[in-house]
Amino acid sequence: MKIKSVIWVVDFCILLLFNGIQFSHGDDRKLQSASSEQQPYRTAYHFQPPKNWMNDPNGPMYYKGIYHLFYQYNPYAAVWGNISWAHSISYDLVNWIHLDHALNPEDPSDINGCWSGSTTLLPGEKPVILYTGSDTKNQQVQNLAVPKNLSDPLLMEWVKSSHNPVMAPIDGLDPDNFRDPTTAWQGPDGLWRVLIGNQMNGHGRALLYRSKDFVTWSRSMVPLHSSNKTGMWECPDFYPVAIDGKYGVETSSMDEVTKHVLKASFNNHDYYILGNYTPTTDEFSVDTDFMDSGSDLRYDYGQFYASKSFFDSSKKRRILWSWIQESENATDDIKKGWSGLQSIPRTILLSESGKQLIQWPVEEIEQLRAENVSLQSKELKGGSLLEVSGITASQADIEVSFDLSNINEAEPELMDPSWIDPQILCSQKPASFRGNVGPFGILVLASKDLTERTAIFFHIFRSHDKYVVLMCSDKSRSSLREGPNKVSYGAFIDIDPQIEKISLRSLIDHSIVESFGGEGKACITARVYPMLAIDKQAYLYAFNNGKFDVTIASLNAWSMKKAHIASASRRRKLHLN
Ligand code: DQQ
Repeated sequence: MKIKSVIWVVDFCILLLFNGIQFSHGDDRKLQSASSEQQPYRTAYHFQPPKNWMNDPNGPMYYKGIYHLFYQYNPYAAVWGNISWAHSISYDLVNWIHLDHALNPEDPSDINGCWSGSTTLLPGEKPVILYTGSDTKNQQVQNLAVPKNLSDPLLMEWVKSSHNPVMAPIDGLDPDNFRDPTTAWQGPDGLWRVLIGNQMNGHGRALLYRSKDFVTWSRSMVPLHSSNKTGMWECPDFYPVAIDGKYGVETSSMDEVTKHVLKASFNNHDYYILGNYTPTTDEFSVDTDFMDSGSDLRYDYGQFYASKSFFDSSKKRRILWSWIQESENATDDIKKGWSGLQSIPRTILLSESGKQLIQWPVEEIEQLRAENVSLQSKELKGGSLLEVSGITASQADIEVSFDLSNINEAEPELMDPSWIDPQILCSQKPASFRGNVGPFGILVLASKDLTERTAIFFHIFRSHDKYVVLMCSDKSRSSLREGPNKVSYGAFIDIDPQIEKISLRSLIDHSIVESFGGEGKACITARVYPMLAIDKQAYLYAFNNGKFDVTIASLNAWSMKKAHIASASRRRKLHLN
């Protein structure tokens, strides 16, 4: 263990001991020490609980020097149910300690589940939680909880408000579609505002509520935004982004040099739109709307759902977390004893064009980088394969960029990207397709004989007088097993390959591949379950299956160390002895 991580562990232990908790070596040890043959899909540096079911991230925040992550959790099984708010803390967004649950479903207003919600930091650094409860009648209501002891930086205990529920599905609201409060923001009139996901007549809406004291809320008759092109909006998020794209912005900031992002989760994806928000009137005028042709903005074009962002005041950045679901069936989840991961936290900024967001893994993750292999200016002939050896390919961070000198040979078949579904194009022209300029990219979690491989690649097309860059994450050959879903994902990237290099970063962690194309302009996350390409039997390759040569301008790949993710349990027993 390096000195830095020893200091981290010692620091954290002292903090935990002061708070009367100790590490527990129970269930998480069993799973973590299980051999990779028994648990080949357990990750090394992605956040996961020791066992059981996990879904949406809830109420992430930075409070008194510590990052807090709450998440939807089933304490009893690897399937959804008995939903509680589990709670973990970190100094660095990489290493985590699991604490006791913050909220359990044990009151009339949440007896059937403590569902998703957010935290807000009220003036004087006072955190509050607003979350959805499924009540005794299975109606969705919104509840409030506050920390029991504000001087505890770990915020170990939370007290539910005696006023719960603070918002109920009255006045014609559908009690089955009324959930997932956002972080609140304060308007110029001093009132707090919050959005609740809703559906009315089959259409998605973000209901707007206002309150003076966070307890009594009144609904605005006009939703902040709605769409007749989508169904129910789950887990909405609403926040400002700086127009110069250099720093993150606090949720209540009404700085004029910002745009606002509205995110809604539907159709298994997290879609967002950009627009201008006027705080005095609560009007949100959008640049483009959800499901408009040609403006399908998603955080991620793969597996990435129910995300939530927060403002990190320590580094002046906005950070995004998301639930990454399994891509195999529930029987497999029950067998392995767990289901679900959280994404690597990503910083979000507005792009230079102002038309989309840019995402990038938080810089802290780079502390896990170990052995490195590096290549510069390496030609990849048409139809060639190059093994990249010297790192642990099952647990890696890879950065590669390509130069294209044959760009004018790109296939001229793409008419207008706004008419074409990139996902369909990726399955019609997979990594094995023989194109002109592409497919080229990397094969990850590949077996030596290549019968298993996950390809992340680019394919360039000519469209009228410009070029279109397609990015694919091809899972079709990711596993010899029959069960897992092997759909391919795709996205177009807004870059001009005539003047920009084509870049890719992929974070590989046993059963997850998180890829960032065009320096974070298009992200694709895939879950894969190889049978042969596990641990030391996993290989990494660069490939070019196009007819024309491309050049690897630079490639850097690192083995990644394991993050410290452990449980702590209260020392009640010790106190009693
Ligand atoms: N998950 C929660 C809901 C939310 C859904 C329940 C999204 O509050 O709408 O676990 O994954």
